[in-house]
Amino acid sequence: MQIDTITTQPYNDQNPGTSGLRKKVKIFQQPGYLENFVQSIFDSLEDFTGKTLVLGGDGRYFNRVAIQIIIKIAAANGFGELIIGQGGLLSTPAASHIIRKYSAFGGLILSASHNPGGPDEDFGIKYNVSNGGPAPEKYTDAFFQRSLTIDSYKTAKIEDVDLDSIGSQLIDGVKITIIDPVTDYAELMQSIFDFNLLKQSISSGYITLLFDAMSAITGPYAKRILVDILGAAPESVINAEPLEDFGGHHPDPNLAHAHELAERMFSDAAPTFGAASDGDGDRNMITGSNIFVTPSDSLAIMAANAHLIPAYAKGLSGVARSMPTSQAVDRVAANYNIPCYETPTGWKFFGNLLDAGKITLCGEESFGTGSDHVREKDGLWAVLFWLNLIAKKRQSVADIVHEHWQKFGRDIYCRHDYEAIETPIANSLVEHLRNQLPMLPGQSFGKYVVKYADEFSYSDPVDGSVSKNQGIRVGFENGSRIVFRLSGTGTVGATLRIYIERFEPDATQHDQDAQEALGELIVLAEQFCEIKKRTGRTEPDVIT
Ligand code: VG1
Ligand code: CO
Repeated sequence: MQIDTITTQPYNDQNPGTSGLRKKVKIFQQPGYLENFVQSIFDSLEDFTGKTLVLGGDGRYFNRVAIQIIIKIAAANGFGELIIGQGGLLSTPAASHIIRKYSAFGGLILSASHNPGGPDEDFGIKYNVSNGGPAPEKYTDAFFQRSLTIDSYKTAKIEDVDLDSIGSQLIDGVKITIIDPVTDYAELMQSIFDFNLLKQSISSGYITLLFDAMSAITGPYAKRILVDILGAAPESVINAEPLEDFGGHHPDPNLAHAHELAERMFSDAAPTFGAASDGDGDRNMITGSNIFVTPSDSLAIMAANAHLIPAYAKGLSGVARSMPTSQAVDRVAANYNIPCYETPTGWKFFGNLLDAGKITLCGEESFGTGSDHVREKDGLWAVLFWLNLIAKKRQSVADIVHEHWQKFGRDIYCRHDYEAIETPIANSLVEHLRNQLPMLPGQSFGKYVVKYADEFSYSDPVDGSVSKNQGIRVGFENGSRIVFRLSGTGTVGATLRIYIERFEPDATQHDQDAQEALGELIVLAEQFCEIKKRTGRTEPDVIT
């Protein structure tokens, strides 16, 4: 193999965020930009000569180009085999599964997830370690440090690889294997859920469903699993063709962006179940006929009913949620007497807990839920989980949710996002919040008395690593909370997320609209952070 060593200049902005390095495509297209980052990753890893790397992405613009570049760098750096999804496609949870199933050394996932795609939009790249999960911070810190001083990268002088023909070939001593991106994942799903029951419920018409793939990666997965295997009508999967620009939309599964699904689910002709997934297939939105399930509630409901699913029939070892996720799942854990861990935002923090067997199920308020079956959140898995629950309990989504609230109380919840704020304004806003923290405990704001006000810091119970500055929390005596944090996945300016929750034990009060029920806390949040005052904005860009 002829290996070229190419001289390069370091870039100073290659610090991975919540989930990998995400930038505008134009930034990734700069000379050496992608190459530098990939070489920085390989320079930070040890002992991978001859080992296997998994490679795939969500199919967005630049995916194929990037894969050809990465194949050559990986070959030059000594990997022995590359396993690549056909067409360069792999959903994030499928990539995680492939890494685990084939005992790969690691994987590179090309995605900017829910961010829009296209020549003027976003691209991203993320390294996953051998457990199939996102690289922990000690790795991502090392990648960034290396990227600041890198002066060359290695690339193999080989032809572009045919990404579309399934099979293995040896190219200058490196084995290149193109696999069907869906088959292994579909098998895994069949080992977790009761597919016979699901088939019956769908063929008998007890379950009618609508799945919006948002012109992103889950289209082929949903068609194979929901339509081909489970027998749902072909028209149950909409926007099923992965497009490089996601049809010009944000592939973000919420009521605002999955509007086609939302319209159908809140109409007289609504099917019993509706769901959507994001750009790379790790998120899920769950709806039923005329009801939307808040992700935090979805996690709690899944935890409370997990024993009804074949793979979790023995119960859960424990659960975890990201800090801003509502405390609904904590109530379930307390009820079942199992541990509940609170981690910083981002799936990489669940990996150790899953590996150590401390938790079986985990989730985030940002439409992410998953279990120990892979080391990523998993959109279609969550969809199948809900379908299995509906079929087993023979209850509607609305009945399942209301019954849950009746038993555990309702944690009324919402998140307000202010996007693309000028970075200096965002930083001074955070500083302003930080300065108030020592004074807040003990103060009363109407019926809300501050119990604690701090900046969340996490000590990993498995490896003892500490992650500081993971969001500002104001907690009240009655259990309500307001959390503020800046996004780590955006590519323009800063995004402020405000998470607001209040516990409502009284079942006669459960049917309130969240924005109304949280009205006083929303006003208080503005009083603390002054986002409207400081930016002149009048309302959030997205409410979920
Ligand atoms: C967001 C979510 C976080 C999620 C992350 C990656 O991060 O809040 O919960 O893990 O996206 O999800 P941030 O830093 O923007 O708040 V995905 O589907 O974009 O990989
Ligand atoms: Co995603």
